[in-house]
Amino acid sequence: MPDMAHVGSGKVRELYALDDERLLLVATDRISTFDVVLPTEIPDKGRVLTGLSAFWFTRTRGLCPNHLLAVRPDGRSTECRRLQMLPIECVVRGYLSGSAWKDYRATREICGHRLPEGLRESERLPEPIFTPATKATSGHDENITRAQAGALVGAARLAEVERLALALYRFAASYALVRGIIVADTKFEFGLDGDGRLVLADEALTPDSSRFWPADAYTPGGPQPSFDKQFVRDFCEQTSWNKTYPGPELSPTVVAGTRARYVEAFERLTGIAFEAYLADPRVVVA
Ligand code: Q0Z
Repeated sequence: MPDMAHVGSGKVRELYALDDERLLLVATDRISTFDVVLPTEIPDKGRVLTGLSAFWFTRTRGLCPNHLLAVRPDGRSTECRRLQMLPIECVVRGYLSGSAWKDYRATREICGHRLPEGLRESERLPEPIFTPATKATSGHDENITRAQAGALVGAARLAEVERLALALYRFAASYALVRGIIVADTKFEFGLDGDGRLVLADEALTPDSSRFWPADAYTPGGPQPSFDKQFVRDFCEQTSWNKTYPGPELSPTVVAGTRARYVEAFERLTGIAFEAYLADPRVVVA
């Protein structure tokens, strides 16, 4: 991206300024596992994630305004409204996994939500819960209570993001479940526009910002396979890699299998052939 102001790098995404009011969000084909970006790319992964995010932004416009302005013809970059981002990660969980399972086992609580006794790993929660986290600039996001989150964004603002995040999760999780995908949890980011209105931003409901599980394999009582990254994780577990930088090169078989899983997630969720998206990415926002 010569000639464009680079304003940020994520593990697998890049952010550029188009002008004072607009950003360009670019999803690369990089993949991370166990928090390490691997040296091998997954062809079209960035396009799958960009297409999915744009699909969800379009489908949830009635629940909450969002930052999406346009999907570029390359299918991997989107033009977005530049917002004042809130300093919290808005996580919603419908199932007990990851740090929530760890916290539950230690205290039976997660972010101030007292949960029933006897829940198993990956079990569906009685109700989805809002579990905010801090945005770590390095290292891992840290779960915080709603009181701590309220101190960061204001109590009224927090109540509004909690209501919106839960509504977005409920909509997407039920939509996905019918199509064979469990959205176990997901992370939203919100910003404020020039008029102080809340706007959904960043990426939304992608496999990188969520845990997607194949519904047909769901068996609570232990960890679940990842819809998208399971081949990569299995491959990495079979090597002697110690899960620190640098990660291993992936075999062509693992690359092809993983690409197919991303494409499958796209097609199941959107009902759109991925080939049609490649031909004209605007199909997801129509
Ligand atoms: C998103 C991030 C990425 C690195 C800032 N609409 C917006 N307005 C203002 N800021 C952002 C957005 Cl999306 C914003 N991030 C996360 C994305 C690379 C960091 F692609 N940071």
